[in-house]
Amino acid sequence: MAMISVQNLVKERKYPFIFALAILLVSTTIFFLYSNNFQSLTFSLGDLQKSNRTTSKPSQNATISPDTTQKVDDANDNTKSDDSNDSNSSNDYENNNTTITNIDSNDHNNLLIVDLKIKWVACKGPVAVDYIPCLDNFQAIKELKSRRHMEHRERHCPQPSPRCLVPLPNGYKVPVPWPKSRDMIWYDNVPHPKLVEYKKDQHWVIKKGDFLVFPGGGTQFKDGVTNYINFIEKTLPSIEWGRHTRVILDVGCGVASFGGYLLDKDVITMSFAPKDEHEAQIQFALERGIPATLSVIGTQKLTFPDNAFDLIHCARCRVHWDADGGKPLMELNRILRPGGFFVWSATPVYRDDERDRNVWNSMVALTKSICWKVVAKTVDSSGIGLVIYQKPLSSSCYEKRQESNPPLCEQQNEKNVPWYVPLSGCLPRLPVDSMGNLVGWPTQWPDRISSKPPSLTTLSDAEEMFIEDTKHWASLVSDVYLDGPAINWSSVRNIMDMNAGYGGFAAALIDLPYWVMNVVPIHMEDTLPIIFDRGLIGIYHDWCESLNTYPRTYDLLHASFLFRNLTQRCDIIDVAVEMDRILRPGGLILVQDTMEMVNKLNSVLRSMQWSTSLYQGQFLVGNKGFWRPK
Ligand SMILES: C[S@@+](CC[C@H](N)C(=O)[O-])C[C@H]1O[C@@H](n2cnc3c(N)ncnc32)[C@H](O)[C@@H]1O
Ligand SMILES: *[C@@H]1O[C@H](CO)[C@@H](O)[C@H](O)[C@H]1NC(C)=O
Ligand SMILES: *[C@@H]1O[C@H](CO)[C@@H](O)[C@H](O)[C@H]1NC(C)=O
Ligand SMILES: *[C@@H]1O[C@H](CO)[C@@H](O)[C@H](O)[C@H]1NC(C)=O
Ligand SMILES: *[C@@H]1O[C@H](CO)[C@@H](O)[C@H](O)[C@H]1NC(C)=O
Ligand SMILES: *[C@@H]1O[C@H](CO)[C@@H](O)[C@H](O)[C@H]1NC(C)=O
Ligand SMILES: *[C@@H]1O[C@H](CO)[C@@H](O)[C@H](O)[C@H]1NC(C)=O
Ligand SMILES: *[C@@H]1O[C@H](CO)[C@@H](O)[C@H](O)[C@H]1NC(C)=O
Ligand SMILES: CC(=O)N[C@H]1CO[C@H](CO)[C@@H](O)[C@@H]1O
Repeated sequence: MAMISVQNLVKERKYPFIFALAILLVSTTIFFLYSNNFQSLTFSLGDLQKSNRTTSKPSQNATISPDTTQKVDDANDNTKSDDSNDSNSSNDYENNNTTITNIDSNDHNNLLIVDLKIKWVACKGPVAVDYIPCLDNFQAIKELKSRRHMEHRERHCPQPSPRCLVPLPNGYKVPVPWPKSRDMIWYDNVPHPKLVEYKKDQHWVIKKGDFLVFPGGGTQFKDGVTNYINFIEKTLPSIEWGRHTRVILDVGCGVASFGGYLLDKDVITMSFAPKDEHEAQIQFALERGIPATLSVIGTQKLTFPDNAFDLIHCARCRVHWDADGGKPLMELNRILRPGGFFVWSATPVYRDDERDRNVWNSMVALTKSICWKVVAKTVDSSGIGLVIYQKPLSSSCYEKRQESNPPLCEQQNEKNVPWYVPLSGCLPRLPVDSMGNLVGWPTQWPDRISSKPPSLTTLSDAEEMFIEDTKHWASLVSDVYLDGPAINWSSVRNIMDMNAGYGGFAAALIDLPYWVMNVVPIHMEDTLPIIFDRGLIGIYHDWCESLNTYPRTYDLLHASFLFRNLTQRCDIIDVAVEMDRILRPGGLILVQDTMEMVNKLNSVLRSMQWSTSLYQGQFLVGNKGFWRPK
C-alpha cells in the first residue's frame, strides 16, 4: 500500500480528507481520555499481540491480522447499513438511544467495541445479592391462586427481564478451591446461618470461624454419607456405582452431600431442591463445587428428557408421590431409564404408625399400576430403612395390566421438550429403535462416554457425525482451550456449556477435576438424551430467561455458536446480564461465534467492566472482575 504523506495530500488539495483525518485523531484521543474502559482496552491490546497471528489464513472465521489497531466506532456512525430499516430487525439490538445495526464481520478482524452508553444499576431489594429473576418474582407469586402444589417454587419470569447487575455480599472472596471446597466454604460468600441451627442434630452444616463446614450428615445419613452410599450398594449389588450406575438424580438433596460423595465412586449426580425454607441449600452445594440445580416437583415436568437417569434417589424429600393420581411418581417414571432404580428412603418404608402405613399402602398400589417392581427393602443398623424399585425393561407388564390405568401415552404427543409442560397422567411407551427393538442400557462407565449412544438415531451418518464431533471437541479442547494463555484452569471447578450439542466439550474435559452442566437450549436440536446416554448431566433451558441457579455459581461459561440463534428471539444484552449474574467474580467465559456476535457480546461485556480479548481470531475470552455498579 502506498504511503500517504501529508505533503502529497496538501499538494493534491485533498483538504476534506485531511480534515476527516484530523477529526478522527482528535475524537479517538478524546475517546481514550474519557472512556473508563481505558485500562481494559490496553489490556486487550496486549493480549491480542500475545496470541497466534501466524497460523491464520483469512477465512469466514475472522482471524487476527498483523494490524492490531483497535477499531472503535461510535454507534451513531454505524446505524446506516445495507438493509437499514428503522423497525426492529432481528439483527439489531437496542438500548434506549443506542442501536447497533449489522456490524459487518468481514471488515473487522479485531474486537470492535461500541460504546453502548448503558448506565448499569445494581439490583435492589431484600434478596438483591441472591436474586434469581424467574424464582423471585414476588408479584407473580402473590397473585397465584394456589400454592398447594408448590406453584410458588416454580418459575414465574418477570417481563421484561430486569436489566440490573447483582451486588456482591459483603466480604465476598474467591471460593475455596476444589476438592477442599467439598468440606468447607467461605461463610461470607453464602452468609446464610439458618440451616446451621435448623439441622444441627442432622450434621448438615456447621459454622467454624470464617467457614461453613460440611461433615457429610443428612436427614437419612445418621452414620455419615459414605456408609449410606455403601449400604445402598450392599443392599442391591447390581447397582454397581460407577460402572452400571453412572448418572443419577437426587430429589430434595439438602446440601447435596450424597451427590458430593458419590463423585468418589465415579457417579455424577444431578442434585436438586427448591428455593424453600432450607435456606440456600443449593447455593451451598454449588459453592462446594457439587453439581446442583434449583427445581421442584410441583405442577410441571422436570426439565430433563425421558429415560435419562440410571437411578433416582429420594431421602425424606417431602414429595407426596401418590398425590394427584400419582402424577409426581409418574414424572420420575418418565425420566428414569428402563431397568433403572428408584431408591426411596422415607418413614413409610420402616415406621409403623397409621399415617406411614397409609402412605405405604398407597405406594404399593401406585407402583404396581406403573409396573415398578420392589427389588429390595431393608433397614440399616441405625434403624433407617429404604426400598428400591425397578422400572420395567420391557412393555409386557404394561399390556398385561387388568386395567389400563394409568393409560399408556399416545405414540406422538410426548415428543416435545419439557419446558413449562404440565405433569402428565400417562405412561410413556418404552423407547425403541427404528427396527422396533427396545433401546438397551448404555455401555459400562467409563467406556460409556465414547461408545455409541443408544438413543442416537439410526440414520446412516449419525454415528459418523457423533464420532467426528467427539474428535472435534477433543482436539479443540486440548490444542486450543487448555493451551490458551488467557484462561487459568486451576481456578475452575463448576463449568457450564451453554449450548452443549452432543456434550463433546464436557467429554473432552472428563479426566480433569471439573464438572460440566450441559445446557441444551430449547430451540436447538434436542441432543440431551445423547448427553445422558454418554454418562454426563444436563438440562433444558431457554437463554432468553434466567436460569434456575443462584448468582455467582459458575466458574466458567462456554458457548459455541449459541448467540445468532438466540438473538432472533431476545436481546443479547439480556443474555449478557444473565451470564454476568451466574458467573462468579473472577470467573471466565469462552465463546466461539461469528465475529458479528462476538463483537456484539463484547461491547456489552465491556460496558459491564469485564476484560475481554480475542484469542486466535475467533474465541472471545471474557473475565468478569469484582466491579459492581453503585
Ligand atoms: C428433610 S430434607 C432431606 C434432605 C436430604 N435428602 C437428606 O436426607 O439429608 C427435605 C428436602 O426435600 C426438599 N423438598 C421439599 N419439597 C420438595 C419438592 N416438592 N420437590 C423437590 N424437593 C423438595 C427440601 O428442599 C429439602 O432439601
Ligand atoms: C499457536 O502458535 C504456537 C507457536 O507459535 C503453535 O505451536 C500452536 O500450534 C499454534 N496454535 C494454533 C491453534 O495454531
Ligand atoms: C421495514 O421492516 C418492516 C417490518 O419488517 C417492513 O414492513 C417494511 O416494509 C420495511 N421497510 C423497508 C424499507 O424495508
Ligand atoms: C420495537 O420493539 C419495541 C419493544 O421491544 C416495541 O415497543 C416497538 O413497537 C417495536 N417497533 C417496531 C417498529 O416494531
Ligand atoms: C442517550 O442516553 C444517555 C444515557 O442513557 C443520555 O445521557 C443521553 O442524553 C441520551 N441521548 C439522547 C439523544 O437521548
Ligand atoms: C433507558 O431510558 C429510561 C428512560 O428514558 C431510563 O429509565 C432507563 O434507565 C434507561 N436504561 C438504560 C439501560 O440506560
Ligand atoms: C491460577 O489460579 C490459582 C487458583 O486460584 C492461583 O493460585 C494462581 O495464582 C493462578 N495463576 C495465575 C497465573 O494467575
Ligand atoms: C434457531 O431458532 C429457530 C427459532 O427461533 C429454530 O426454528 C431453529 O431451528 C434454530 N436453529 C438451530 C440451528 O437450531
Ligand atoms: C475451526 C473452526 O472452528 N471453524 C469454524 C468456523 O466457523 C464456522 C461457522 O461460521 C464453523 O462451523 C467452523 O467450525
